Amino acid sequence: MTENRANSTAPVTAPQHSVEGFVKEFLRELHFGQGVTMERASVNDQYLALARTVRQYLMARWLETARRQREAQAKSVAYLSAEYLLGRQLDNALLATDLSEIVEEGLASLGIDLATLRDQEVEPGLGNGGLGRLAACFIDSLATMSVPCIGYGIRYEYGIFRQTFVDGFQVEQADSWLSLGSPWEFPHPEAAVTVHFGGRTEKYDDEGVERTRWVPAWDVLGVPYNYMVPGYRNGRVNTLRLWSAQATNAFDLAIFNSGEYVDAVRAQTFAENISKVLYPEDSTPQGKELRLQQQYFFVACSIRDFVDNVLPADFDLHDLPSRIIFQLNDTHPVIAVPELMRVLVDEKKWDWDEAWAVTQRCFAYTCHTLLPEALEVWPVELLGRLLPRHLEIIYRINDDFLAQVAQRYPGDELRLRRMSIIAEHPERSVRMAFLATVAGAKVNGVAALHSQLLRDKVLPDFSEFWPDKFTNVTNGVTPRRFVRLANPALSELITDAIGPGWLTDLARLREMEPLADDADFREKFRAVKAHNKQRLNDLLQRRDGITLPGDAMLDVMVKRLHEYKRQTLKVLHIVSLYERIVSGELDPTSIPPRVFAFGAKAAPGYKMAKQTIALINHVGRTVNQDPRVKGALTVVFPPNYNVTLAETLIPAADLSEQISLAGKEASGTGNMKFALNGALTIGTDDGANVEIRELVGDENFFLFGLVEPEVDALVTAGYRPAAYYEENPTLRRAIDLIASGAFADGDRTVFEPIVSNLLHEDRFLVLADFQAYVDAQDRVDTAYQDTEAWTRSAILNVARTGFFSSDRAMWDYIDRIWQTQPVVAR
Ligand code: 475
Repeated sequence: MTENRANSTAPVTAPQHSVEGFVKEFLRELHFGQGVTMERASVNDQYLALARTVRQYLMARWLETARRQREAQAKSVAYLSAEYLLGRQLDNALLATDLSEIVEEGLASLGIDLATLRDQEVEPGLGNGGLGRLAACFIDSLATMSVPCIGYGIRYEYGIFRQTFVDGFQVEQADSWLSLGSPWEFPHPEAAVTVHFGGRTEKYDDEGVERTRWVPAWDVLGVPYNYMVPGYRNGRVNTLRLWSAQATNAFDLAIFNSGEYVDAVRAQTFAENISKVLYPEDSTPQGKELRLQQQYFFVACSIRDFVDNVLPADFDLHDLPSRIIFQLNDTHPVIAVPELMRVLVDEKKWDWDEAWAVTQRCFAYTCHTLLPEALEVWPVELLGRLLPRHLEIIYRINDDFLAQVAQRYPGDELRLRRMSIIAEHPERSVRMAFLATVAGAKVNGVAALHSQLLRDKVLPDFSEFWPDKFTNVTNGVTPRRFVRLANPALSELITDAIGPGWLTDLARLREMEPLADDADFREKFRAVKAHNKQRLNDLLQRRDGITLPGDAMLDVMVKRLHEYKRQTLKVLHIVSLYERIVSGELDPTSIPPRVFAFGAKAAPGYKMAKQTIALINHVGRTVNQDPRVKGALTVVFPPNYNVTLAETLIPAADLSEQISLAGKEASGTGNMKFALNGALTIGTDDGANVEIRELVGDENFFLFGLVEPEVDALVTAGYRPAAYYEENPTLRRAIDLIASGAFADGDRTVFEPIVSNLLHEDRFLVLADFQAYVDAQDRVDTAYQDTEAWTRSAILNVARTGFFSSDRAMWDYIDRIWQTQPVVAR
């Protein structure tokens, strides 16, 4: 008995870090977890058993991290994000635990190939693009830096859709990432929390104080699913907690008793829709009711969880700012602000001012966009219907805020209207970015230029009112996933050259700089690129039956399909080259052979974006089949670009396309991944491109295009795209070729909308930047022909972009926004 009790408090330990230790646990998981023998095990059985074995090695650290954190009572970051684009988990866990070699050998001894099991994993695609991937990089860095952090989000049953092409047109398929089992999650149904919706509010007398209570109409359960977020070999495992919506068991007794059992059950399961599917719009969110339900659902769960479960039972909430900072990943979680106010004022019965003082210190807001159409607004009618109490709270916040503004600027009615959280036109609605700015202790943009434009163009009145509230934190990416895992060959080369320290201190890549002048090193660097191209070729062959020509420049544009990112500009360049070769103007042997690779998903309802995908595919089909350009130009567009594909594509690239219209791309993070993997950038003066160019040097970057003030001036003066078409014969011939139906079997109607949009609207100034882009591409061709100089530039791109580690970004957040401390193992 006493012995048992002693055992029950003994520390949880990991299995032995050896081939035998691993094999033993793997077979146990196969037998007792999966319930199969080796002979009968499917690849999926083997994968699940492997995943569960690897997670055993993390478990002791996870429990220990939680214990240490409870004891230290340190301030935590609660990252609130509607999206986490995690990518595959297995490899990252193997890296964190340093198990790769042991596992490979152990599996081989059982006749199993690790690579096959790796490919069995379906990546959790719980995000659209940059914003969701950034969240995943940030939590990786915080774990690696031993900073207490809990990521909160939504466990969508269906993540970002799977993209297929039918006749070159995008067709979406549901992403059932959970269907073969999800070995990385730990559900805790017993810890479910209830979230309310709808109904009305009422006033009541609380011992002489008038208070408000919310009388909701329906509710839903939030079930937490925990995921491990392992630090890189530092013994720390943080937590990502994603919420899944489940029906409460409180059946509507009226329906139930009337014998309508099935209707009663159906009404309840309705609530489960909340976490059913990720909205697939990137940058242009739709004002859908279900989307607001998702937003409130996950932040209400998260606040309840933090207050009731993470904090000690006797915690005085007046000290909340010393224990938590809620970082708002864009406006999607901003409804957390009135929710915390509701908890403090209605539930804890605090005074308004007391609650507001605490709330204001608990939030900080990151903005990820500059596009006006991407700034979320919720119609008052909808918000009031779904969250009546929150709407009242928002009104009160706005009244108090506007009173402050009026005091500072007496009589300035226009200013009050401009700054009001409530917009009156075209319909009465809540401007979520304003609410976030008013409530947040800090507001940040995601690259230097973006933060400047955020202050000057998006929130000028606010930055005048609170100059110190605004700051910049340039984005970053995790070198663990995007260099070490994605590019093992380069990682080995770097480690051989400067030792292994760079993986957690990426600025040390600088130590490689002198090696750019070492011919031997350049040779090795090229061998790495060649190897990565071969690896990409193998993958595309297996995955899509695509074969890449050997020994061509690999020119890559991968990102969401959006007009402001200007995939169309890239297409015009390709079409122009094709036209010039076919017409005899350009000798195809005079330019280095190039592969143009695309990867992009379009929001399912975004017509122009889907058309552009079809255009790329149709141009590709024509170009790839034409013997006149064979070998010189190849276009590939593998479907379903995702994190997994990025990890093979990016390390193989020679040229990175970052060609958004200046002033539109908040930062970009793909641009950083390419540079860190030794691709040169052709890019505009936009987002983090600006900082990349500053760091790598003008001579190692192909800059082109209008700068933001020029864009502004041109648009103000009245931009007329047709003028460029009329005056530039190269451009005209390219557009005419598309218009002629040359890429659509002679059908002139298919791409007519694209052509006419370019000629008559061209919101993103594609035609204005066309010639500058073509000229820059000519410089690329020339530069690429000097192999040694190109390699030198590529190496310098790697050596000089260590700044773009998400570890550095996290230090900046800590320093400028969070004021948290790492909790280091004792
Ligand atoms: C920027 N997504 C990149 C990246 O900071 C930047 C919006 C609404 C609804 C759903 N998703 C979104 C975004 O706005 C988004 O991904 N923004 C991107 O954030 C990280 O690097 O320039 O476009």
